[in-house]
Amino acid sequence: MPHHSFEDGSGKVVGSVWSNRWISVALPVAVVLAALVVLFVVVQADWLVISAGLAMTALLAVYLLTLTRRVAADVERTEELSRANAALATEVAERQRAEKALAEEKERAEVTLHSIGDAVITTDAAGGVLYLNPVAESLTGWSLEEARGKPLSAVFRIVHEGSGKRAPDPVRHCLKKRKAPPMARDIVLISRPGRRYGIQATAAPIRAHEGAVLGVVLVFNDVTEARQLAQEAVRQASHDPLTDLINRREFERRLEHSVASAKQYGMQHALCYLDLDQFKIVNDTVGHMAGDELLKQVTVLLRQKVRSRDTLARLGGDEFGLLLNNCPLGKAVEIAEMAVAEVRSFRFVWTEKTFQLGVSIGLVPITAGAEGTAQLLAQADVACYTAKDAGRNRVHVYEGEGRPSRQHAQIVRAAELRGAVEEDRFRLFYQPIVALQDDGEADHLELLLRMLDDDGKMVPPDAFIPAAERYDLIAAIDRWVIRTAFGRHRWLFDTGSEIGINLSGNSLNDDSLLDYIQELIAEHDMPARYVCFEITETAAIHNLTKVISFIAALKEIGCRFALDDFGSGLSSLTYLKNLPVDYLKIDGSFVRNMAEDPIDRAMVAAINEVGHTTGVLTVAEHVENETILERLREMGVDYAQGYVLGRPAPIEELLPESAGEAAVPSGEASESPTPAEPASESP
Ligand SMILES: Nc1nc2c(ncn2[C@@H]2O[C@H](COP(=O)(O)OP(=O)(O)OP(=O)(O)O)[C@@H](O)[C@H]2O)c(=O)[nH]1
Ligand SMILES: [Mg+2]
Repeated sequence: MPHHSFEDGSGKVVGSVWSNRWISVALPVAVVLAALVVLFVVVQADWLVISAGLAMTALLAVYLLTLTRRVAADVERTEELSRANAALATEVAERQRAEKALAEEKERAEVTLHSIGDAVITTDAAGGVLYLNPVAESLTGWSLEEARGKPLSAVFRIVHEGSGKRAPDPVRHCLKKRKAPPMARDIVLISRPGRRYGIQATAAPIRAHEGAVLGVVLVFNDVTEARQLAQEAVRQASHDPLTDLINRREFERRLEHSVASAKQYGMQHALCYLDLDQFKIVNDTVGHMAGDELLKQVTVLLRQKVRSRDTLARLGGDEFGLLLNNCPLGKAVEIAEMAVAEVRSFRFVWTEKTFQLGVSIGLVPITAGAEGTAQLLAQADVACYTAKDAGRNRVHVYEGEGRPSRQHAQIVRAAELRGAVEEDRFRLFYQPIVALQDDGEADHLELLLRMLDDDGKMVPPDAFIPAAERYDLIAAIDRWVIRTAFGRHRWLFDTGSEIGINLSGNSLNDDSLLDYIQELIAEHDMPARYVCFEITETAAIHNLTKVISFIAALKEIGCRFALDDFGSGLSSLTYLKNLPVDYLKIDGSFVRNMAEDPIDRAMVAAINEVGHTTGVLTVAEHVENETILERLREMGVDYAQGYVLGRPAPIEELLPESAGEAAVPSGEASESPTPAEPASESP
């Protein structure tokens, strides 16, 4: 039988109804047929009764038919209601399902917002705060309860990092323009208690289906650390970590700007190259840490003295660069000289030791004609070396290409030196050192170096030693002197005189020199007792620890040592206690004028006294006349050296007549020197 069934939303059958069409037709027909059968078979009535019965039956049938139809209509309505009911049940179920899904979705979103690392704030369409997640609470310093309903600008206070000016409110922009605003990179959030966070933020409008803006969602995160790291990286690339000054690279970049402005607008600037004088003494006597501290203190000192528009940089080691912007040469010289005076009057104190400093400054004007940064820096560097050469603690202005300057002469000289090394154009001279007291001490002599120029003319040491030092040829020249003296002039050491040989500071830095000397002494069977190495006071103090062990090692085999130019350095007399030398050579600058100058005389007397107290013999250099000689003798100075006693002369003059050429095998002359120290000698 066909039937309809109804189900609820979950598919359960809730009811079914027979088809009323069958009932409405079959029921009356069945009633009429049943009546006829009753009349014929059961009652056997006559036609009239039959007719009346038929009529009644027909009426009954019609009534039944009507009744049946009504029932059928009712059934149909019930059927319809059931269907509607079922549809309603389905809809309710569906809505419940959707609501549940929505609640779940909301829960998920809230959990997500709660747990993400980004800070989130949402606002309504008027910019009032609706929601803050915990990260936003922590960054802004506002709790959700306190912040809710407040204007965003009260909770989310942002400024530009550099200027500190208030940054535009992203939410207001979003609401006005209905799109996400471009966010600046340098935004800083100031929290309720006043903490500053570098943040990165984005904002986007929240829209309804129909497009109306319902509010704004603002997402931001704390990038303070990342930003600091990035800023630190930028800083490190351009700054010196010790002094916090800009470094060479950044200095060159700024110099480039200055050169450009000089060319473009005809502006005048100046470049200074500063190198501290004898900075190494501090490192060597009180340590590298003290040296670092000194560099920092000098930085502070110089910083105070330069104008705000000038640039001070650390170019490396003890070298500083100073760019004087918009500064004519005269003014630049004035500033540089002031810097020299300032450094000079400064005292560096470290563990009860006090150091006086000096600085040498090379200065180059930057004009429209400047070639470029590299050229300017090289010129300033050369000028700085010229200042050093001229006695340190001074300013030297670069003299330009046109005029031959000392530095150019030095560069030329260095080229000549290399040639002299290759062509064996060095000669050994000697100068006597005469015993002044009648105590049986024998005379000595000092070996001095000379160079022959291309034309065979003699070049005095002052003219090539600075260049040899500057261009690292001096240690090689020193070795040549030792090798030649011990080899070609081995005979000298058998004359009974002690022979003085100068060693430069660079040589003392050379760790292999000791072995070299020891090997030569063994090779030539040298009477070490007659070998006296002369080391300048400054060189000794520059390498104090090394020099002490160097001296000790050579003294062990019999060599002697003299401390040269004593009194000329900045060092204190206490160093003398540490240096196991045999002779103190009193610097010629005190001796030369001691006849007239009572202070010089007092200095010579004091040094002589100190020498004798420490068990060291004294030698006066640069003794030029008899008066001085007499004074020295009276003072008790042990030896004297100078023009009045003998000018430097070729070593061959000392050869005994008979020995002649035989003692100087010419084959050894081809040994090339490898360089030196200003051969200390009397004028
Ligand atoms: N403490 C310290 N010393 C440094 C640093 N950098 C370089 N130096 C040292 O600084 C010295 C600089 O050398 P120079 O300028 O040639 O030596 P100086 O003794 O100043 O001699 P002059 O400049 O010729 O007067 C060297 O001995 C370096 O080892 C540093 O960062 N800290
Ligand atoms: Mg220096």
